[in-house]
Amino acid sequence: MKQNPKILSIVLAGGEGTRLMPLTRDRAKPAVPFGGVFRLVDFPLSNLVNSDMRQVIVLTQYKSHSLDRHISRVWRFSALLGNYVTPVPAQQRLGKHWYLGSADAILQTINIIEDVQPDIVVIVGADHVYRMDFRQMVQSHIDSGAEFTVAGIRQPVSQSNQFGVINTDPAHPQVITHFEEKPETTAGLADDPSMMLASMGNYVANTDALFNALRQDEKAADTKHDMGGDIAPFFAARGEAGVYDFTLNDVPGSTEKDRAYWRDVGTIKQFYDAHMDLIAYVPDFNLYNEQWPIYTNSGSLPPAKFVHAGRDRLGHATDSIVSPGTIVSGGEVHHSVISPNVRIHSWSQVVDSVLFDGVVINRRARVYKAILDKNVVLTENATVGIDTERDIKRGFTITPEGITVVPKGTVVSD
Ligand code: ADQ
Repeated sequence: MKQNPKILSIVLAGGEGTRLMPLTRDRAKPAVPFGGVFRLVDFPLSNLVNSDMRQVIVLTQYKSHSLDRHISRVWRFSALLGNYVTPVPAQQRLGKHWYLGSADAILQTINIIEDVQPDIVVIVGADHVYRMDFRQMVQSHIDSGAEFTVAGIRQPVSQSNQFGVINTDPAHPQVITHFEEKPETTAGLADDPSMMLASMGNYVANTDALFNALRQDEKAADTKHDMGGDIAPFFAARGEAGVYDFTLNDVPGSTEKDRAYWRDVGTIKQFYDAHMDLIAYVPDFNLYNEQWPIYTNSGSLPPAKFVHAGRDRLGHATDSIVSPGTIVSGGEVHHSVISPNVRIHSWSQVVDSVLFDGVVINRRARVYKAILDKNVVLTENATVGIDTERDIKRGFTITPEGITVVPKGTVVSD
């Protein structure tokens, strides 16, 4: 491998995100808002750009309108310097189907990759919240001599059916001996039987080896054309796959607490919990790390404003994140994440909740443990998350943990 290999990064942003319904009813999962001002795709893209990887293609597919718009608006670089983040919608070059799986998505973009002629391809998912310096993973890939490297993190064995499970050779812990996508059960690690090594869905590959694997996979009979299900096992079976231990990842400005933070936000519960992680007194994930910024663009909005509208209407927010353009006027916000352009009026209460862009909470309305999608309006005295029976009747989604989700644009009345 050359001293300064040429690297192309690919962000897999085509996931449907069915388990995040109704938040993914009108938008691709990577376009789902997160943390007030961001969208999920901003996390992998910020990680790549902060890692000096500035040739990036983003493969989009389902309901990609708001995702494409976000990427073109926020992630526009000067092509003059050879830097770009480009959305690439599903191609239909190889037959009249959309992408079958993530490996097929990459195969269909092979002509773009060939034009760039990278030595190495970095492939990352688009639905996780974390900070990662991909330079460190690429270096580990080069040093180990593997053709294909998978980023690994410890997760409880009880979650084996949600992850690719990595087995390594005890004598050579960097070598993957077996990779299995989402097995029902798995054995634990020798030093901790309750934990397994899970794939983070991030890969580094030598381009030639990757092309070879993708072309073989294209012709294979029994394949879902999936990176985790088919390509990772292909390299593991040949003894050509390595693992990069995410706990080695060291990002500037990280705190002791968030250094190895990584969350899959594939379900409503995980999505909600990751929001709560942002607002703890010492946050599990620190959004305020200026040395590794998460980039986005929420427009030219005025600052958030808090208005005391009368002695018993002390508009305020505690233990919360409040985004620009929002006005809390005489209402009360506690332990919540508030997106831009939200209005919270007198005598209302928002507790343990996540409010998306443009939500309006009118007088005396109350919200508890809920996610309100874009432009939801609560009329005077309306409640969400307080009377579960009623919320179910109104067609809202309620998770087993009691998180209520109100779909985009719903007007909730008393
Ligand atoms: P999953 O996330 O379940 O598991 P998948 O649904 O293929 O796998 O999604 C992976 C990434 O690819 C996501 O970012 C998704 O948006 C995107 N994607 C899926 N299909 C695509 C397509 N056709 N075109 C473009 N993008 C597409 C994966 C790995 C597991 C690993 C977990 C970690 O397969 O091995 O453990 O991620 O969460």
